[in-house]
Amino acid sequence: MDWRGSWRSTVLQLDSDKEAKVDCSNVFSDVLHRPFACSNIELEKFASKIPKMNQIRRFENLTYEEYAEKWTEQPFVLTKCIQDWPVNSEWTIDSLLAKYADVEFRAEAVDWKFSQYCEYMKRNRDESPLYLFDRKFAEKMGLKVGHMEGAAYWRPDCFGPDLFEVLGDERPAHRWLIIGPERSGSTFHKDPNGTSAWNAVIQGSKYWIMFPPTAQVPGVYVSSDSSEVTSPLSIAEWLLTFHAEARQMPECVEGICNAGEILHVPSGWWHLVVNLEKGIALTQNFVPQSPSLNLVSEVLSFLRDKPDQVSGFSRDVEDPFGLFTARLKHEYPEVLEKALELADKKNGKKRKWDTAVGRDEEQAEGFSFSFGFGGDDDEIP
Ligand SMILES: O=C(O)CCC(=O)C(=O)O
Ligand SMILES: [Fe+2]
Repeated sequence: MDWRGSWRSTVLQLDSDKEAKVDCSNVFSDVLHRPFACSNIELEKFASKIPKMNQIRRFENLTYEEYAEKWTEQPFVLTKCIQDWPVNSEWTIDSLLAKYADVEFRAEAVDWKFSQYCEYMKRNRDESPLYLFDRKFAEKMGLKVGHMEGAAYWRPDCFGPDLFEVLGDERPAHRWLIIGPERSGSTFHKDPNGTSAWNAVIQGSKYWIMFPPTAQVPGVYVSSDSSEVTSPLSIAEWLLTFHAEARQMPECVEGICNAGEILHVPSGWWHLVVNLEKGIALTQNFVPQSPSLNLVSEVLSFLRDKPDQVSGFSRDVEDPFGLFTARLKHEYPEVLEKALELADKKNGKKRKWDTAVGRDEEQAEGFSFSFGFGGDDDEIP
């Protein structure tokens, strides 16, 4: 099936000269205008004039010691971290098209050949463009990932060891190739299972707006059992309605991540991301180790206390919390002991506070984005 410039023409297989051209010069309709305004949004207006106090921190690079001591719970951009990755100089949408035209990648609910997706990127007027988000890309493209000979890219040293590596092949989905046109991106969410992430831009540039875990993000409503997040359906709709208010909040952090740069998303942070131009990114979720072990305890509490919201594990893994604790006990017994102690301490504090303010257990849960359960390919982190 070829992409023909619009969903209607594609489904009906119409040639471009057969597309209905209706004279709308006398039509005045809010219902029709809103999606039109959203799909013609000027992103520059939202991504520019970032207040100085909101600006995300930028460094050339960090050592693991610096990261672990100070930065595991803060967003930042590194400008000189992924320069040695072969993909950083080799990949463009055109170079991928030349090599992988017939490879099918997952774009939300569909698997499309890369050639077809490129046609779609060039010619679509969607308010929320279909986003290529594929977690099997390394296998599909025959890439090596890691510090071995011939690798395409690897995990930057500054983020240190990833404690989910103790899970081996049983770890939840953790790396994605992300490709999309201008205006594509991700609406507000927290990353799965209490993990942190990095997101490296290979081509294009992304505008990020982020809030710490306990912030009330304007226009983003979380259900009392924390399993559902309701927000405007499209990024453009959120930007048009809530961006100005969000920017005024003291907790707001924003910035642009350009090609050749990598951004750190700390565990539990809310983020909305939009591509300012067509582009390619690689992302990976991980569990960092720091002296406080705070984020290890966050992941342990998430797996233990929100089993219905745990996502990305294969269906064969029936007890993610049990598996993670068993593996940690074997390989990092002290980390496990201290992180569990901390998880209990935080839990106890929360209970005391909830009793003091008269909230019941159900409402007292923290909030998080729900990704559903299971090993399906179409989950977006
Ligand atoms: O590049 C993006 O659209 C952001 C992706 C993201 O937030 C994620 O992978 O969790
Ligand atoms: Fe994310």
